[in-house]
Amino acid sequence: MSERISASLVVQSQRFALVVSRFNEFIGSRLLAGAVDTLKRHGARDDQITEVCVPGAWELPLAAKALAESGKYAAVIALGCVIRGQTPHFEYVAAEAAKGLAQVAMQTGVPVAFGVLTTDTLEQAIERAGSKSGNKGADAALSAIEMTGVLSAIRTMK
Ligand code: INI
Repeated sequence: MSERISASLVVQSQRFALVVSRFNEFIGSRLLAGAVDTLKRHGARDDQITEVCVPGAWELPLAAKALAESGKYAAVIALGCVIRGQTPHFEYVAAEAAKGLAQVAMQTGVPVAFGVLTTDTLEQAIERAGSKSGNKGADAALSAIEMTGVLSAIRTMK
């Protein structure tokens, strides 16, 4: 008989850290609201949620690493928004944020959900931050909940 592991989406005692970029705060605050709402709808209480603000998406990986290494959190949820139209160094900021966050998860074993929008325009970002294309902060929070359950099931497997 095959074994199948699939996690419940109910938050129990696990704690979550949200790290959010202040650059493009108009978008970031909406991603944060979506993520917190999702955590709470799935059972998290206020005392299980920590929010940390950083200047920009570039700074997300370092703060995520410190949070992951603290041992206090079952998952880190990284939120931010990089808009191509605003800067010629879009590629660097977006790529380093993505690469850095992936490295944090791989180095620490703590899941890091990627809720960083990388868009061509502000309009596209608005669409993904709570309007017609949903809320990517909420999606990232749901992934974080699922991954805490998956990892806990794998780590306690007999
Ligand atoms: N940071 C973002 O989060 N989004 C952006 O679109 C952005 N742009 O356009 O430059 C941005 N830049 C700031 C960067 O993340 C750092 O905070 C800054 O370079 C200081 O290290």
